[in-house]
Formats: sequence, C-alpha cells, structure tokens
Amino acid sequence: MSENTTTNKSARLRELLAGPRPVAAVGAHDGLSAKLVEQAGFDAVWCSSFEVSASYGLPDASLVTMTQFLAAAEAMDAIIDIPVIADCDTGFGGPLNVAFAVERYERAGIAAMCIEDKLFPKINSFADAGQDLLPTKEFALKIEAGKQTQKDERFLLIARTEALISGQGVPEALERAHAYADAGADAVLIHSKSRRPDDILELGDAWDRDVPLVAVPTTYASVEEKALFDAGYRLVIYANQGMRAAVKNVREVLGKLRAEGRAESVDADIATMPEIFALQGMTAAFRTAP
Ligand code: SPV
Ligand code: MG
Repeated sequence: MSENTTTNKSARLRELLAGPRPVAAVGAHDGLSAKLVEQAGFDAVWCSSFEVSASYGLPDASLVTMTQFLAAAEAMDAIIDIPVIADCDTGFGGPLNVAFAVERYERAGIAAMCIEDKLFPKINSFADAGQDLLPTKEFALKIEAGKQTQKDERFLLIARTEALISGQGVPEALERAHAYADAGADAVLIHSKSRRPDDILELGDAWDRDVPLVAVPTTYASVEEKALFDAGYRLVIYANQGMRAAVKNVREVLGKLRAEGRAESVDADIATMPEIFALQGMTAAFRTAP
C-alpha cells in the first residue's frame, strides 16, 4: 500500500501545523498515557522527558538514556494513530549524538524530535539551577547535523530555546529562534516559566520567519490557545497535565483504600476493568484468539 499524507505521521503533523487552528499536544510517558491523550481528542502526543524521567522515579536531569526515551516513544507510537513528538532534551550530547538520535527516531517512525539549547547534562526548566545555555552557533550546528541526517524530508526537528528560562530577555530568545530557524529547524519552541504570557506573545508578534512557533503554557496557564495562535504559535503543548492528574488521583484513592481497608470503598473512584480492557485492546485479542 502506498503511503499517503494521512498515514505518514510526520506529514500529518506538517499538515496540522499548516492548518487553520492551533495544534494541541499533551505530555505522556508510556503507551497507556499516550492512548488517553489520543482518546481525549488531542492532535499529538509529547513524549515528555519530565514525565518519562518521573515514571522511573528519577529527576528530569539527563539521567534517562536515549534508548530509554526512544523505547517510550516507540511504545506510544505503536498503539496510537496521532503523531508522537519526542522531547529529546539537549539531543543527548553534541552534534554527533543528535545525528545518531535523528537516525534512530526516524527509523522508528517517530514523527518529530525536539532538542533544546541548554548545556548537557540539562535539568528541568522549572528547577532553580542549571539553566545555562549553549552558544547559539554551537546549537545551530546540532540542528544542522540532525537535518543533514534525516532521510525523509517530512521528519520534523524542532529547536527549543531556553533563553527566557535562563533569565535572558525577549531579544536574546528572538535572536536564537531566528538562528535556529535559519539552521533548518522545522519549528521553534520558545519556553518560558513566567506566570504571564507577555514575553511569549511579544516574541510571537516579532516573529517574521515562515517557521511555526511552539508554546508550553505550564506556568502562564491562563492563556488561551487562540491568543497563542494569533501571535504565531501553531503548536501548544500541555506538557505534563496527564501525569499530574494521575498522581493526584492515585494518591487520593490509595489513601482512602488504606484508611477503609475494603476494596469497594474506592469502586466509584476508579476505572472499571472493562475500561482498561478496552484501552489495552483486550477485547480485540479475545476476538482473534483461536
Ligand atoms: C517536558 O515535558 O519534559 C518538558 C517541558 O521539556 S518542561 O518540563 O517544562 O521543561
Ligand atoms: Mg523535557
């Protein structure tokens, strides 16, 4: 069967980014969490380094390896139809590491990779320390290495600047975003930990490249997708709301179960077994069993 634009997930993501409305992705860390994102009607899954690290009970600090991140992205991709955007931190090292990652992620059928301009090893953007940036030219070399490596021109490499995160202003973030777009990035993610979207919107208004911008409204959470779209942001990533929902609810249910000492006490608060069967494709497995 010949591949068309809807079966190729990179092409599908490109179509969405060129479309008339904001593209919305949500963070996930495994197949099940990605499935829930798809079933909620979102356009794409963000294979979040924060979530994948947390799923191992580890800090988001370049401790999880490329092969572990890739395995998480592959587990998601295998059971959903929407594109996976893989958060690849700093690209796992220098330009050679980025090229290696692009080769592996593309071969695995992942729609897009995102790399950020912090120093390796990086620490999560909301940590108080460790937010130093790689010089712009050095990061541009990583983008070039990745773009030169990909075989299918539809695969997307998203460049992420942490200039605002590291305490620099909009001009520095804009200069870096321009440099990364000029180095061949297919989209540029502008990260911010501000409580207000002002910097993000200001940068969007000054953006004059034909390359989509990406926003992650974790702290400036009151902003609406439409306001971001109108300022040039084509992709909005809700990076970790799924995992945070799970942790809060699992804690509450387990606390109640421990206190009550009776399984029925939490029955109304939890999914049914048939719901999980449906999520894992169990009914289909039964149907096809000999
Ligand atoms: C992630 O989800 O891993 C991200 C977004 O990179 S943040 O946690 O805000 O750095
Ligand atoms: Mg991350």
